[in-house]
Amino acid sequence: MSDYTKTAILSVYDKTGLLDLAKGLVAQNVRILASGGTARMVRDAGFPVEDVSTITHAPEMLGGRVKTLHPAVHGGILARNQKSDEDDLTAQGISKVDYVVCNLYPFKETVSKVAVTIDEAVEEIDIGGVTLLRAAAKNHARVTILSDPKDYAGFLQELKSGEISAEARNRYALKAFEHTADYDVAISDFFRKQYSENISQLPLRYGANPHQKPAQAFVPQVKELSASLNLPAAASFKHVSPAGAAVGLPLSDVEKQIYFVQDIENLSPLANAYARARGADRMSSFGDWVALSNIVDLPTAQIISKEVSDGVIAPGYSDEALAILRKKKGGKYCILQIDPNFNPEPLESRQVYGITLQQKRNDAIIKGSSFKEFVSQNKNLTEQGAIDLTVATIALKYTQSNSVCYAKNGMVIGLGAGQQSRIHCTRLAGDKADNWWFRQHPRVLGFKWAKGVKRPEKSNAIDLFVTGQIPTTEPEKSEYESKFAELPEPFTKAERDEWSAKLNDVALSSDAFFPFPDNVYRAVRSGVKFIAAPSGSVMDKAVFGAADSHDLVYVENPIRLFHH
Ligand code: 93A
Repeated sequence: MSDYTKTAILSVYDKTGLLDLAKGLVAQNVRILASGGTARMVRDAGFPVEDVSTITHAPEMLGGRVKTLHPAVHGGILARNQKSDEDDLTAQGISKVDYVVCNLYPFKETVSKVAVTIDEAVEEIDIGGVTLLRAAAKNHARVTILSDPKDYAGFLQELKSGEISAEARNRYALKAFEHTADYDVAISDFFRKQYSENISQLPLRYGANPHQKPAQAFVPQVKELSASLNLPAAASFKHVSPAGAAVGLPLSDVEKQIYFVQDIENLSPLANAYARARGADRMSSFGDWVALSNIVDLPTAQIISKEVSDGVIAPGYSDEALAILRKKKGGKYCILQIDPNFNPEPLESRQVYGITLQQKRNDAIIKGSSFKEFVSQNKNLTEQGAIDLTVATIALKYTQSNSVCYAKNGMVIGLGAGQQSRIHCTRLAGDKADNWWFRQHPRVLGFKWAKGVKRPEKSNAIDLFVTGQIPTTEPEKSEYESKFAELPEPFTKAERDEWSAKLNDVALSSDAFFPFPDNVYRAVRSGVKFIAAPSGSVMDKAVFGAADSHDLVYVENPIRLFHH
């Protein structure tokens, strides 16, 4: 044995390239030790190979569950080039191992088979192989670990010319670590589905589109708004952005009417919050996901039950609320309970086209006291203005960028999301705020509906009316007119101007700085009095000047809130 230059341990499930590798190792006078099936294949091809049991003096046992798990193997792999380690090896009669070649049992392939049993999956959990990979990768300062048959040729090439370089050992070690990490993810994923379905794992019918299967659920954050303002909070989500978000301030009679909740008795603060979140932009909230900060009570469940919605998430449900929600969508309404103490991991990762992006979670805390760096001459931020800036800014934190949000009465009244240009966000959100305001015009409140017109049809007709898009061509015109018992007169320009002028004390937040003063001028047309935005634009002076020209209160938000 003493004329061997080095020692390799081979234990591979995927035997691709194994014989070429063995041939190359033999040519360089490397001693080959191998586990059962691997040894057999190498031996049958006529190359010199010894069973691992030659050094362990223990047979493979438990039907293959223990093959390489032995101090003679792992001592030989893990020993460093240092005296104390070498003394330990000598005392135990163990020799150093220089190269480890290993790939794992096919767990992923096995569990992807239809109707795989837990017993079948368990047998494919590789223990000894993972230990070989990790041990050799850990000691990559001395040991080379090959986990991918594609690396055999390059390895042999280098071996022929002498030593395996540190650069190659590092690269192979990283690959081995990734191999075991990926393997462990597959195992935990399988068992989560087996043992924790509907607890920590929620299967979804599909992802963004029906052809995107499989898919899992995500957990929105509502607690934050509630925690910042100490009021119950609600959000109405569509796709990845809120359509509305609000805290539970009481509703006026007009608001009850425009949010379609005048028939609900004993509106609670949580019910007010959801009525506002849902009522801000009824067209966008159609088919929403509801997120609530508090235990869902009867009036909140009653509002939800009357709206078209896909699901709700909240820290809990009263019995009567649950009874109502259970009946929704023929029993298929998705009702989730979130642990209110749940704290997401500090690091978040996502994959974009196969590339993993990772960042610290945006855990910035936004509250009324965040708004104190005034850049305008007017520094009179009212208490309500601070609440509304908080609501608007927290909404932006979870809204696809670019984003601009208008808020009033503790609720989002216009949210412009995902536009590439900021002025387009400001206009879009401003137009939505205007719609919200025109829905409260006495003419709209006095609409005489035809019999049997449903809520979504009413919302749509109101939207056409207030945005001045009353249909003039058939068949849309007749369809629109059929919704009314009495056709309302469109607004004149003068009526619009007069009503617009009455919208005031609106708060506006922007997720990044305003590059030009045009944003401020547009905001003013929708009643904006309070602005919070980061600074840093070369045009800051002109932007703040525009605010001063309208006597606005403009406060710097020190945190940029891009959300992608
Ligand atoms: O069941 S194991 O976890 N127990 C072990 O001690 C062990 N050592 C290596 N499986 C073990 N292996 C795996 O056996 C390797 O990861 C490799 O995939 C496979 C090679 O087995 P054979 O050489 O018998 O074909």
